[in-house]
Amino acid sequence: MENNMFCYQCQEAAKGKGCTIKGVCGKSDDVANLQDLLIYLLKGISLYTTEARKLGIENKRINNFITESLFATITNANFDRDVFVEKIKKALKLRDEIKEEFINAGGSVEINHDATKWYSDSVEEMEKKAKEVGVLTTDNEDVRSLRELVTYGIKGMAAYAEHAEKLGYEDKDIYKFMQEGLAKTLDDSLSVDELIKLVMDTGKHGVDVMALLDKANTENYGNPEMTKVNIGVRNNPAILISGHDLKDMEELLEQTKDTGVDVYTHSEMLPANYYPKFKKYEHFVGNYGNAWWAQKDEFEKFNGPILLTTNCLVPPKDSYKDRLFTTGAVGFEGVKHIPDRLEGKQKDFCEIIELAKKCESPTEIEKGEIVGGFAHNQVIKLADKVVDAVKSGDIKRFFVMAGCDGRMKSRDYYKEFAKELPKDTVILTAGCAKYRYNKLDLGDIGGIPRVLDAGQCNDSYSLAVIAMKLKEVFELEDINDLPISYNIAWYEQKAVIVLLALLYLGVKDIHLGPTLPAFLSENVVNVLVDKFGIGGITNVSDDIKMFLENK
Ligand code: FSO
Ligand code: SF4
Repeated sequence: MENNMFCYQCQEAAKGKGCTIKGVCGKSDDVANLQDLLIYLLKGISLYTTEARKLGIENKRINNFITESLFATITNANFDRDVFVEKIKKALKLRDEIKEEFINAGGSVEINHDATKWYSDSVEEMEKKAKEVGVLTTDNEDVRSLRELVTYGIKGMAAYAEHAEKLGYEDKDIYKFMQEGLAKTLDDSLSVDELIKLVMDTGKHGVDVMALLDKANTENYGNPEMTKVNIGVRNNPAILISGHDLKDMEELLEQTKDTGVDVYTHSEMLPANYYPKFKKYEHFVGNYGNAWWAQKDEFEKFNGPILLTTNCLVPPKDSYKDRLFTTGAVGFEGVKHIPDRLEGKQKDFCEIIELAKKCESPTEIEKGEIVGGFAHNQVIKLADKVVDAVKSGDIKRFFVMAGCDGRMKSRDYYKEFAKELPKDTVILTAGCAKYRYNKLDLGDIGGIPRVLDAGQCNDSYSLAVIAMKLKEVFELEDINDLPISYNIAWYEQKAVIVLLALLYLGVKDIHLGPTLPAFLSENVVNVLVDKFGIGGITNVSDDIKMFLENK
């Protein structure tokens, strides 16, 4: 039987192989197919921009369009069919634009790929074409695996590049790489070795984009600092903000100031609490709830409006759909979308604020505080203490447990793993993976908390900076000689770019769970095992033993 769709880009791919009828994430088959067509056209545009760059042409509108379109196709970002139809139409227009620019500049290379030529303004034709250009059109399983590994890495890169761009930070070299990489996934002449090299280059640019976003975030909002974050509630009406976009966070805090409306973070927005510039707002109360997948229950209990600035959005329940708002790359049919900011202006969150005033205050679901804010600057300030603790043997080992959380029951593993780790170990984390253990009382070692949260998934960059610093302090040749083990949980494509970035930095023996990506073919897994010692997970006690013995 013919598949309705095929998608295997995230950890929830049906049966560990791929979603073929409807996405486990809730993505419909027609949205999945339209996303495939959009990606195909972005690759076609990239064939042109890559040649055009050689003639000195850099088209900012196209750079931004490719970046935000890739972002919209990330898992749990945009479920709205109309958005993808519009994006496909725009892609066709922009493709004409760059073709013209290229030819006018004297471009003579013949670009003969179907992705640069196919055209239709009929939605029916788009749907038909979409079924012919998906992932499975690459027959060779290993080539397909490497092409998709690169494509997903570039999607993750796009998300981070977009956040940086919103804060006024862009790096042309990152756009150049993203587009060259996309174009190369259409090139049938590339060998497997060349594709593996492209995977490594993706990792290199992953480091660059995370460094760029780190710079954008810290130069705008200060360096995250050790912070106690309230997880209880107050009695005022309030807005809950989720996702990763700090510019949206800034503007929401500014616009809610003195309105009597409080602001709370959810899931990946928690690290906003660690930034000096946000901490100064008295109506910024703290964090409400847990990782993205708990949102159905938590959004219902929150009672007030919720703003989703990026993934992960779960298809909403009717009970709160009318107080849910999306913005940026996120979208869902029937959910109000806050448009992009106009040049020199803020986004307009008025409607959300007015709605909040009419809503009840949040229902308390827990009380207390959690501690975070251990990005590179804060940890390096504590370096003496950390180094002493390692030298004295009080800290025997660090465990990087960054990445994502998800709804699969098997992710209880990470909670158990954190609980069972010896008391002389410290967990370094970033991303929503932390919610499996950040509310456990794991204690501290001489004042250093045993769970050090650097921030969002992109702040995994901070963990790499910390590792480099420790390598320097301990005068080691190789980052792998540090007492650090990597047990990473992944879910979507931002985790793919984080993983490729770590591989590029030379980190070996990373364990990835709860399952290995469906898009890695057996041969590609073997390459990753041989070259980098990548492995999966088994059970908590065997894995802890393995990590401690393999030091
Ligand atoms: Fe999580 Fe979702 Fe940040 Fe991802 S909220 S899963 S890797 O979007 O981006 O960590
Ligand atoms: Fe399935 Fe994940 Fe793709 Fe959604 S994003 S359709 S869950 S593989």
